[in-house]
Amino acid sequence: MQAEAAALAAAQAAKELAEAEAQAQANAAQEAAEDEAERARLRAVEAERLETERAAEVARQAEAARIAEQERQDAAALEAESAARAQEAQLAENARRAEDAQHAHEARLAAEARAADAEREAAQAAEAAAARAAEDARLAEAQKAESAVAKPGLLGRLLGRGEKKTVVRRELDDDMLEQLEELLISADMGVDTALRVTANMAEGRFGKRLSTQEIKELLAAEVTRIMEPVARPMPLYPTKPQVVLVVGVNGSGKTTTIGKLASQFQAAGKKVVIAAGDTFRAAAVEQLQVWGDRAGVPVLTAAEGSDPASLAFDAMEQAAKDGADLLMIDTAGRLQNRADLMEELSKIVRVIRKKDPDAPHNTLLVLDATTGQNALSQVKTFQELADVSGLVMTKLDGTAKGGVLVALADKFGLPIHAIGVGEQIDDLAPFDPEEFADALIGLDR
Ligand SMILES: Nc1nc2c(ncn2[C@@H]2O[C@H](COP(=O)(O)OP(=O)(O)OP(=O)(O)O)[C@@H](O)[C@H]2O)c(=O)[nH]1
Ligand SMILES: [Mg+2]
Repeated sequence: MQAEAAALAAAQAAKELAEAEAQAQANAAQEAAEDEAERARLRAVEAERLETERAAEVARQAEAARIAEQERQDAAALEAESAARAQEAQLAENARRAEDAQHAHEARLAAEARAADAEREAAQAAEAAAARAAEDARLAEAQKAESAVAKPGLLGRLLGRGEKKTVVRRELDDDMLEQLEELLISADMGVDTALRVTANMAEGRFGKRLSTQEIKELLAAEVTRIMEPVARPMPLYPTKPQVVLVVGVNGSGKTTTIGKLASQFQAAGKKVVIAAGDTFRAAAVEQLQVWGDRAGVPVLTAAEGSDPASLAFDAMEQAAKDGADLLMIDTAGRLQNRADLMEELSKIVRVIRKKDPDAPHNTLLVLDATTGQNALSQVKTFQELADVSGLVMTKLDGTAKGGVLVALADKFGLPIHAIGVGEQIDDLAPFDPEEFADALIGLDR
């Protein structure tokens, strides 16, 4: 029994031990499990912490990036703003410079205009002074001529003038011919023409005794012979309007002659229109208007300084519309230089030819008899500038002897349409060769 009890006790003890061991194992297992759980929890916590930290890091980085971006944007905005300001400043500077340049330009133009005004005024003053001087000279000449009338005259003095009934004769010799040549040259005939006239007159008469009257008649006949072919009135054509361009140096009498011609044509039943092509001076336009009023003829004008060619073109149109027979175009004689004058005239011609390819139908060159031999060079010049078709010689009422007309006829053979014999509207006469020759030579018939 004891053994059994002991065995039992031992079994019990073993069982208890086993149980204790099991318990211990179970405890250990639980502990292990708990440890494991704790570790897992700790890991989870750590992981969570790490995750939080990472997220925080990401957020921090994102924030840093955002700040950096913001800063970049701010900097860019700043830069853009300063660039805009710089550009604005540049634009303002450019505008200021442009304005300065404009002001400088305007100032220059104003200065130029002032200079041109001053120049024009000076030219006008000089012109007025020259006109006064010319008028004084004309009066002095006229007085001289008046007192000369009482004297026997050049030929009379040369040939001697005896008692009324005694006819003095002198031999036609070299000496006499030379003196006659000098007389003709002093009457503006020019050397070549004077020589030709005296030579023709002496032909077949050398050594003969001639009276003053005979010599005068012979000279006058010779001059008439030269002048007859050129004594032609201005031709009239059926073309409507017939365009008459009037050219000549300043003061030669263009405007006055246009007034006189317009009045004559008007009186002859022609419908006349005048174009004031001398647009350079207001006074020139006014002067022509006065002549137009006197002649009862309309005057087409344009503003001072405007293009004469465009006025000529408008005038062509107007004259055609009005059914005018004649359009007379006045031109400026006063241009800076020859090239300007040529350009001006050829432009007028070009423009009117657009309306009528045959225009101008007449180009009248107006010459001042008091300029003497200078008329020859004027004809030459104007023939180069324009297609001169005929001449009008003005101021033959003065002391000018007009001998240059003989030289002109001899050298150029241009028709002489009319002569100016005064400042009034009726002071324009047809050119009569015989009358002219008698007056030139001093022959009373
Ligand atoms: N005695 C006299 N004077 C004349 C004659 N023809 C013109 N005149 C005068 O000469 C001056 C000049 O005449 P204008 O007709 O103005 O001359 P223009 O050629 O038109 O002159 P610009 O327009 O300046 O080129 C004026 O005082 C006229 O009165 C004439 O036949 N005899
Ligand atoms: Mg004039």
